[in-house]
Amino acid sequence: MAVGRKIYAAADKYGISHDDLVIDGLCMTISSDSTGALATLETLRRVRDELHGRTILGVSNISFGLPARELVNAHFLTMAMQSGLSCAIINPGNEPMMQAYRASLALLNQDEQCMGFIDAYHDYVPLAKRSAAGSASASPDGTASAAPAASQASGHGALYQAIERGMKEKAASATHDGLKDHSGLDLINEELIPALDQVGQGFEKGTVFLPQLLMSAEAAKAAFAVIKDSMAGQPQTIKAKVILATVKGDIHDIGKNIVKVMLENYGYDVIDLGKDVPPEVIVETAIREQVTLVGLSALMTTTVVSMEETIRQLRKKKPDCRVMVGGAVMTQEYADAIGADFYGKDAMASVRYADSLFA
Ligand code: B12
Repeated sequence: MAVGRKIYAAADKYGISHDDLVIDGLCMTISSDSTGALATLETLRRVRDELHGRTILGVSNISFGLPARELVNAHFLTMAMQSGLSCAIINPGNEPMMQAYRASLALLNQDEQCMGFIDAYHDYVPLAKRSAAGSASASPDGTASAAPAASQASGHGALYQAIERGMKEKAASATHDGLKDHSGLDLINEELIPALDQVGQGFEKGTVFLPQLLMSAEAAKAAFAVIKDSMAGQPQTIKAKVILATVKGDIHDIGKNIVKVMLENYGYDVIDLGKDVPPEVIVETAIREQVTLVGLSALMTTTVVSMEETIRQLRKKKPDCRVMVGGAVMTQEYADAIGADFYGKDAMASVRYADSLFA
């Protein structure tokens, strides 16, 4: 609201009419923030009631990452119009959107005697009366086909299934059980990582959606927290300090956190800079803390460039520092191409490389 007031004040100064301005309060997808729609609707109402202003929205953003997006978009458009939306960026070729739009105009008394609505739908055939033929592909609740295929036949255990299905508590309890006859590392390599890989493949194919990916990640984190506790070893002499970071632009940190625990267990003092870390922060820390081994993690093709930039800056400002890299997107070829000293396929590889330098 403060930004809106500022814009109107500036417009007044230049003699621009408020009617010529539209405020876009943005839609944040409800798949990553469940309060996104409520915040947008409140913004619309307040711009209308407090600023007497006009508003615009790219409506479909609200459903990013969900299946059956047009269902969510259409209902959201209705709610947004009721909350005062003046202009909508929508696809006029999308029938559910246009149905919602026309019905809302009629309901909000913006379609005199419902003439526009009648014009559009006088020959509308109700869904129930449409021929059953051709409807076989549509699942009535739209849920069954979206669930990730639980690979019962794959021989994976309860932990795998819990992560694949995004069940946090189940993942933690399955890990407790699994630790009775497996090592933590075996559970990571044989259950946790394969389950996340399976979910990732589903995401790529469009059979798993962002909220499910998030739930699986949460379940994996819960499992890893149990494994981490079980691994807490006796204090030992510190071999060296190592910096770890997931590079700028990348928020995937499950793998980096596993590498951290492994290195700590093998006697390294890990400075964990977290995720989405700019190259400058890594370089400054390496110089300040006199660290000679940095581990970088990247999970996306788009963030390998940040890794390359970090290595470039380290070479320039901290030339005695070695750099090991890893993460699902990495390969030996990529690592060579961006000038890394070492590529590690898994967390144990980071320990072996560090030991080759310091042990
Ligand atoms: C879980 C997950 C998420 C979680 C992350 C939660 C978290 N806190 O980490 C959430 C849901 C938040 C997420 C978000 C997104 N994700 Co995601 N995600 C995944 C998924 C399913 C698993 C990743 C994972 O944790 N694997 C398990 C860990 C243990 O494996 P790992 O990281 O590779 O680590 C091991 C080794 O590689 C190694 N290692 C790792 N780091 C290092 C470092 C060193 C130094 C060494 C030696 C070794 C090493 O050791 C580890 C243990 O063995 C992958 C799919 C996949 N198979 O990778 C997609 C995936 C990485 N995500 C993807 C995408 C596109 C996204 C989003 C952009 C989605 C979106 N539209 O919003 C956002 C990214 C936002 C951003 N800016 O980063 C794509 C990336 C595509 C690409 N090639 O660029 C993938 C591949 C899915 C896909 N197939 O499409 N994601």
